[in-house]
Amino acid sequence: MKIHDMAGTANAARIRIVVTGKGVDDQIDYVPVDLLSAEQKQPAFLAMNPIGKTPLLELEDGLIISECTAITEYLDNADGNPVFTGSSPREKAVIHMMQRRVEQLVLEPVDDLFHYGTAGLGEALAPWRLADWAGRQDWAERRGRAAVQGFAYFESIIRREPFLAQDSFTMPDITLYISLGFAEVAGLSLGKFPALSEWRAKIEELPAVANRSGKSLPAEVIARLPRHAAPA
Ligand SMILES: N[C@@H](CCC(=O)N[C@@H](CS)C(=O)NCC(=O)O)C(=O)O
Repeated sequence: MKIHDMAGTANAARIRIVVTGKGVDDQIDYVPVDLLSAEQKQPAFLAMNPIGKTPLLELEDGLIISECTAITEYLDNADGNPVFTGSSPREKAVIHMMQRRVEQLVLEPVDDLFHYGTAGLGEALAPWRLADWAGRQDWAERRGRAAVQGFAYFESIIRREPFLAQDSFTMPDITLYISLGFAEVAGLSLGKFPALSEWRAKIEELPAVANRSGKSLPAEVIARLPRHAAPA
């Protein structure tokens, strides 16, 4: 199988954690996508994913799967023993529900703050980020405040539960974990959320998280990043 992504980015990490958690690192060939030059917005990439975002999973038969949730579903169920996406209808429903909450309450607002309120991934992506919109900065800041409200919601859960959806580490936990790192990069602090900060440090030590590949951006990508910008 192939995975098209940029190592060190938030959504790449979502899948690399699953790959390591499922013990299939040796079955994957990584194909680097140069997000900084907007390779993901060019016709060859759009033919694989019209949304123009990474990561993508390419199967041996040529099927290309986009969206981290769909890729996670595939990798988790391929061996008939899902650990990240649930087994029973009840487990699957709660995991799906919490997944959407993490995306809408934290990941998407953070993504907006990063791409619209900071230098993001640089000039080449400006045409896709409403560079000429006067309300851009104000909106980005509102999205940042929305993400902080999202932190408060998840702080309240993590104070009483070890994980978001089950008594084990599942897909929404992966998404929340990477979102917290992304939030920091976008300039948000977890200072007022001690349970979340502690939880994040504990998740960091789980083998699937600690041993994943591509924990940071390649050096040549870091060298090309705009000042004050970091991974998406
Ligand atoms: N909903 C998508 C989000 C993917 C996404 O935002 N990927 C980022 C990398 S972290 C990307 O490709 N950004 C490039 C861009 O926005 O042009 C998923 O779950 O796969």
